[in-house]
Amino acid sequence: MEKNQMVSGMVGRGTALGAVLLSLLAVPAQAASAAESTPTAAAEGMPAPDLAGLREVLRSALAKGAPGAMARIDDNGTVYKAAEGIADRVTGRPISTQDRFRVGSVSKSFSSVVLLQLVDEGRLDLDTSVNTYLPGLLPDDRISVRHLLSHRSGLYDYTNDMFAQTGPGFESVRNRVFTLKELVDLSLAKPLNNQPGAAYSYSNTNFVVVGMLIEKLTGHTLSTEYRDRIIKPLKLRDTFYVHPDTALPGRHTKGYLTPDEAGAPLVDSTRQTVSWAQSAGAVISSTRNLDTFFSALLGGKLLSADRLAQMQQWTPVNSTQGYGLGLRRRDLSCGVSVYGHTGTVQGYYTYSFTSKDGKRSITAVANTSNNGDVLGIMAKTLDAAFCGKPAPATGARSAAPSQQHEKQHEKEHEKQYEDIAPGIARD
Ligand code: REY
Repeated sequence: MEKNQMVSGMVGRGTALGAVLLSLLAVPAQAASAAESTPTAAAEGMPAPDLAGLREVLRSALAKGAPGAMARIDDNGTVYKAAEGIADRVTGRPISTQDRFRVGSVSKSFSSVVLLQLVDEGRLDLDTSVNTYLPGLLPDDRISVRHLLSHRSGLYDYTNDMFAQTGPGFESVRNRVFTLKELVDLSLAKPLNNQPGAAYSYSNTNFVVVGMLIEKLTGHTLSTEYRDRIIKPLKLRDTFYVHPDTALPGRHTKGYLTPDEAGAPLVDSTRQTVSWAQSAGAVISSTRNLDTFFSALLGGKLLSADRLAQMQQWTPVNSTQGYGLGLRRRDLSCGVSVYGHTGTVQGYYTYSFTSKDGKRSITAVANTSNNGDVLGIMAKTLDAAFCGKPAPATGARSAAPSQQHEKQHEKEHEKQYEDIAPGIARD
């Protein structure tokens, strides 16, 4: 089957777009705090999202230094939005869930979908050596395509050195244009972290090689493949891959990088090529579009059932997280598991996750980065979205379970630092 036929056929049969249209009807025009009204369409078997809790999380991100923070929940046709703080420190414009932003490594899920569609079309095999498709590129023939997508290749993450010093590192690449091969060469200057397949070791290099595979096998640019396979079929009108342009198209929130030096002012990092990341992290999108993307993915509208199952074969990351193929699993405090990706690019932290059936999704964004407190706090938006309200702490009898809940949250928080590439959440 031709790729476009397959994708549009799958989308056509699904309900994702209908749900988005419905949601537009369901939501009052007022953006922030719109939602308490309609918890009736909640995804089956899940408590309604805790909107007051969600807003509280966003406000704590502001208290820890984010100029703005926002989240949108798409719950089986009902939309909930919350936004706190500002998008622009010069004009003071309030941040809005309609603002576009840089999604960072959520781009890895886009790249994985494109590559897995190529697998579905029989154009490559997950367990074949990468060097079969890109002869001589990697130093070890045992590195397979699956190793790349599950971060088990051992390929060193060149961004560790690039961003060892946050501000100077960023300025040194802000306007640079790299080829994908140049980025791989930066990685290959260092030995492998581990034997191919032996361990999970998050590395941007893996998804740079995925980008090379996409370009080699299709003969098209990444931009073309994202557009034809994901953006157009899902009608993601806020989603772009503009590399190496430095501007975000249309209405967007600015991004503010937190320097390493305590007390130093935030740096407006909005404009950059993101050439250092490309297929590992240069997509631009919106909360609404990312919710649609992950709902469609878990809802089976982008990949065959077989490939989607492969995407969810988990390599353990820690006791509450797994990494599939360009997809993260997080086990929340209430026992619910959610699926999606996190993203860090200078000035933006993103969490975008959906339920097992894709029916409830949240995308949460803070417009700062290099701030471990904000990163950890934003993870709690997932509990607010999927776990419902914590038990009320009234009277001696309920105090104990509530405290336990808090403790669990704290444990989750501590774990965030293991979640992204080594060195990224340094604070
Ligand atoms: C690199 C550094 C972020 C960001 C990165 N992001 O690898 C990929 C991801 C695409 O996993 C920067 N941190 C920050 C530093 C630390 O420079 N010294 O926090 O903006 O999303």
